[in-house]
Amino acid sequence: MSMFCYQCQETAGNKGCAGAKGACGKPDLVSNLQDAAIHALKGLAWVNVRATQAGACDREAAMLVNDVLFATLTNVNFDPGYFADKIHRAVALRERIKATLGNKLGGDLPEAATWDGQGSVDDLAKKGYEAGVLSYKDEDVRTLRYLVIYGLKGIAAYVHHAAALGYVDEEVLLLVQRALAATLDESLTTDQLTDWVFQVGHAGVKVMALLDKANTEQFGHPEITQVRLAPGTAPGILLSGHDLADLRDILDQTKGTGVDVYTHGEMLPAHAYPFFKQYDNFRGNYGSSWWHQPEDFEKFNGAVLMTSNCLVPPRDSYKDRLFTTGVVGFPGVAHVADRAAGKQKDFSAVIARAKQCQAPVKLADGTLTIGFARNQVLALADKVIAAVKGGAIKRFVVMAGCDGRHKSRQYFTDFAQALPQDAVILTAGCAKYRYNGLDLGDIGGIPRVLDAGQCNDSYSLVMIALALKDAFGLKDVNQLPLSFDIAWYEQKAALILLSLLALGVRNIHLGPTLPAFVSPNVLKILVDKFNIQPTTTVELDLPLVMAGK
Ligand code: SF4
Ligand code: SF3
Repeated sequence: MSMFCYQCQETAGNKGCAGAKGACGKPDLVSNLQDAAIHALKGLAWVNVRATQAGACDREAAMLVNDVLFATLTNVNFDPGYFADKIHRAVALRERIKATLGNKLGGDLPEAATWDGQGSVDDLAKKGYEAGVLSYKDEDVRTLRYLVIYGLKGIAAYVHHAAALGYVDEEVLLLVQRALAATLDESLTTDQLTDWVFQVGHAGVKVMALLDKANTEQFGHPEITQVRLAPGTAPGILLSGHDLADLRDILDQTKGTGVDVYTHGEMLPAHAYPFFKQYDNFRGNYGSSWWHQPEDFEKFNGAVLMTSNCLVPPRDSYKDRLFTTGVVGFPGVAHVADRAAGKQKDFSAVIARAKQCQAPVKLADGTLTIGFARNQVLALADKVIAAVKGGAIKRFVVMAGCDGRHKSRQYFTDFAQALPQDAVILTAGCAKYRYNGLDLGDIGGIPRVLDAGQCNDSYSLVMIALALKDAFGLKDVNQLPLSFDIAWYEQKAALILLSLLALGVRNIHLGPTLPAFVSPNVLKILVDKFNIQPTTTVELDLPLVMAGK
């Protein structure tokens, strides 16, 4: 069997992963089943949009579309059984809705809404390959449809985390289904598809705002916090991914057990929320960004829980102390089931496993300073504005997004180091691990690296920019001394990029490569309209970024 996937920055040759396995370790079977699942979700979304128009939205279907989309995001779920099961569920729900709607369903059903989803796992995979990326012959149409689909995967991730805390925006949930269903519409013009791309970008801002509201209402506003890097002597649980509801439950259940809880990768920002400070066993951060996990998890010695991306196919040396939860999955890795309504997830198996383990090996000493989300930065607004007006701060450079394993990402570390002393880095997402360990100093007490949090906390950076725009009496964020030098890897970063474009942000430098899924014609539109540019070299980009070009 072959496969084709080009959704992330590490796609083979910056063209596409084909053959038996992707660069992320995703086998052809899983890749094709993911494509088959998306095909089934399109059909389900199409039918549920009609049901919604008839006043009979199926809520379970809406959540299934959302969560399975999230499962197809890079490094989330590698389990063929998961996708085969969800294809069957999607088809069953679709038929349930059809039966409820009766003749209100109307005619002209697309094939995705009639496919029976039957046959062996190999049959399903074959269907996925046929319905996948290469089924679109026109390169520009393919680009626009996949910009919509990849943006939706990013939205789905944030919808999922907000929903875990009890926050759902029905309009966003519907938009996900409408936009996915729209990718089935062969009659859409390039302009109409482009409009969908921007609608997805706008919904990205909305869903990041919702997740921000969920996190801050539940756990308080992030505040400046020093996070310990040296481990303690007790056995531990290492939590990775983005889900703060899972962290809340696990901290609650480990109280008084003698097990410490640590963060890895994108979970680091959790230490800045006041709510989590009540837990004495919430010990610190361990290791670095996602792609370091084989070494980090091996040395951690304890139990490890993946709450979302990025999961690297595990080594045998720690596979038996690794757990997944939520939409994350890997064959042969224990999975913690979802929480029942109104209850916590049951993490007793993770805690029991941790108790059998040794304490972590020390990887680092000292602390990291985090917690510069919107509320904290705006509390320092007077100081920041005075520093800009007095000339001590010449420019803010947003260096947010993802980290990755390619050597070319050294560019971002070098860029951060080469920035002049009067430039401040605003960061969010796991890209920060490229420069949060560097000693870049401060400007009059304002650190030169302000870490707002997870990738979704890019929303905080947008809020900070809008507040500064108002404080300086400007009409447009593009007039601020603010530049963007962004690192992307997976589809949440693609969504954040679409959100920035939807907000009219220009002159974004994007690297380490431009997405393989953007065709030359669509790229030209992005360049003409937004002056989006690929990162080149530090020497060439630095003057442009400092000049806001
Ligand atoms: Fe390749 Fe990325 Fe797709 Fe994995 S997610 S198969 S690395 S393009
Ligand atoms: Fe990182 Fe995977 Fe994207 Fe949330 S953990 S930013 S890459």
